[in-house]
Amino acid sequence: MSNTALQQLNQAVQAVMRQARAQVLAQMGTQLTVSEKTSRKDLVTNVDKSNEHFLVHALRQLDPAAKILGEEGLGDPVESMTGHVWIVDPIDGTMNFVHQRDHFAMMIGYYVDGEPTLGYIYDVMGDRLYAGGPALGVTVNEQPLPAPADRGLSAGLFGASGPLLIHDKYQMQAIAHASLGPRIMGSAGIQISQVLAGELVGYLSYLRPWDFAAGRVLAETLGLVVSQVDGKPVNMLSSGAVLIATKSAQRAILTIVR
Ligand code: 2AM
Ligand code: CA
Ligand code: CA
Ligand code: CA
Repeated sequence: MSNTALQQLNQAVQAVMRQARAQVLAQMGTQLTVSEKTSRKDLVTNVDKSNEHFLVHALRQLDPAAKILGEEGLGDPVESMTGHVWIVDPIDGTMNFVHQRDHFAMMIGYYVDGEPTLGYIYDVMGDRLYAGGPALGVTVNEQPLPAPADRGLSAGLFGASGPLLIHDKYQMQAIAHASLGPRIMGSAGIQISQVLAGELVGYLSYLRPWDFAAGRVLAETLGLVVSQVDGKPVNMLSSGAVLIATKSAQRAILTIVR
């Protein structure tokens, strides 16, 4: 794809996400329908579903031949990363959406033959849209976002996952102890955006493809590293513990986990 075509696609996706935000804000003024998926801690609402429907439909119009993987199952069954693949999380942080009406995000990742190409994380209530990719750089609300400093684990705040910290999986308590302190937001999108902005030196959580597809594109564009906890590359079609960090923090965290 030419750079001009990619730039146009980038502008079109941002416009779609701003429209999606307006619709979500309007729906927040009405009664939500909330149901449990696998447990009382795993929720889905009518807004997750209607927003996924909207985003999938809009992306289909922008890129008719693409495959679209959505968390709530309204896209396509995707078994390979060949071709154009969009990965959509319509509301990331549904628990926050229901209980706080804040601290949730919409995310879209775009991969071409497996290559990270475009990423979007929209902090809906903060109205901050992180957008871009390797060919374009990263912007926040259209303003260029500089790469964060390569700060080490001992000199920064660490983005933790509630379940992993509580159960001390992947040495998360030791990692938190080695940092300036753990922070938990309950939204992968919000926490990844904090790593992009240099507010956290890393984030480690058990994630599904739609939780980190967008963040991986944006993080790698800014010189951050995305890997499994053993340092191996991530696979965009499987779930597992994913680490997004500065190079220095990654080095320290891999040593602790090993
Ligand atoms: P979600 O809100 O889109 O489901 C904290 O719960 C973070 O972990 C959120 O970003 C949430 O995304 C994600 N997450 C991933 N798997 C989850 C699960 N099984 N239950 C709850 N949250 C999960
Ligand atoms: Ca969910
Ligand atoms: Ca999610
Ligand atoms: Ca979600």
